[in-house]
Amino acid sequence: MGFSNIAKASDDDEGHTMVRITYPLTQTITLVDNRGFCKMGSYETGEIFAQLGNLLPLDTPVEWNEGFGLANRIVEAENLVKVSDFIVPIFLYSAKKGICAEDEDELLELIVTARDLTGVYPIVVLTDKSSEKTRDVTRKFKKLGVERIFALENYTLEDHRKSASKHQEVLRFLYEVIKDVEFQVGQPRNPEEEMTERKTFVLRYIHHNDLKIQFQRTEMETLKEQSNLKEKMRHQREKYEQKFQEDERKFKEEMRKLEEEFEAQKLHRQPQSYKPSTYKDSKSKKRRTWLF
Ligand SMILES: Nc1nc2c(ncn2[C@@H]2O[C@H](COP(=O)(O)OP(=O)(O)OP(=O)(O)O)[C@@H](O)[C@H]2O)c(=O)[nH]1
Ligand SMILES: [Mg+2]
Repeated sequence: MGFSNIAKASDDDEGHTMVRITYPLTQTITLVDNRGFCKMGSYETGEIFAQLGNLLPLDTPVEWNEGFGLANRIVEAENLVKVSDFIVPIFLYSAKKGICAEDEDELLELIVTARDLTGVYPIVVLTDKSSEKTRDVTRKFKKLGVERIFALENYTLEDHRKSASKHQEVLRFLYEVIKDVEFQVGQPRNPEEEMTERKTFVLRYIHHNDLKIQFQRTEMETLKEQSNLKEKMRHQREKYEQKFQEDERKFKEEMRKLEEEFEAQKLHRQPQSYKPSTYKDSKSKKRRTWLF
């Protein structure tokens, strides 16, 4: 077939795919395009684990919600999922994003849990192969234990000329997936029991995360209360200091007035030995002693 933008790729950075969309490839193989996630918070991880555990129906919205909402959706989905389905986890990653050191632990948890839930080590498909970061990203995924990494330059709206190497890369990757499923089919399995195990794991994970989030919230609230209290105390202290300074100022003012009054009274008492001199006095020979 000629090029057609079936997956509705678009140029902006915003995610448009909000539903797990199914694309039947054959009677038994379905390709599922998922909602992308740019961070691996506990809500995103919980949702992805529930998907990988085949606990959520396809072609329904992908939501990052709190434990209760997700647990509810898992229960509601019980009759909608096919217990015998195999899920092969494909982790699609743009090489040009690179992988920073802080993300490595979260990626490792995602990869290892994906393996535990599906029985298959995730296959990594790197897009934007021509990026200068492709080598480093490949090396980091290998370090995280991923063995099968396919790097390719996607067909895009701007450049969708048919290329043998692109075709081959996609076919090689699909071939690996089929090989995995063939291997799994050859193994003895008990789909119901495995489903229960996966459900227990995911529900425990959700519960554990909820506790963690509740704990973090309580801790945040305590910190906020403590900081409010500190602020209140600081405000009160400032008020007291202001009042203290004001009282001190008033006290000093009062003292100054009293001292002035006292001085004035002292002056007032003097006059018994004091008589203002008169012209006559100045003429008299008698001497006066002035006391202060
Ligand atoms: N050059 C180049 N561009 C690519 C490659 N892969 C995807 N793109 C472009 O990147 C942009 C985003 O691609 P999308 O397919 O919309 O990305 P997405 O992650 O599926 O996004 P949503 O489905 O909207 O969540 C589009 O413009 C694509 O053409 C690639 O390998 N090389
Ligand atoms: Mg898409």
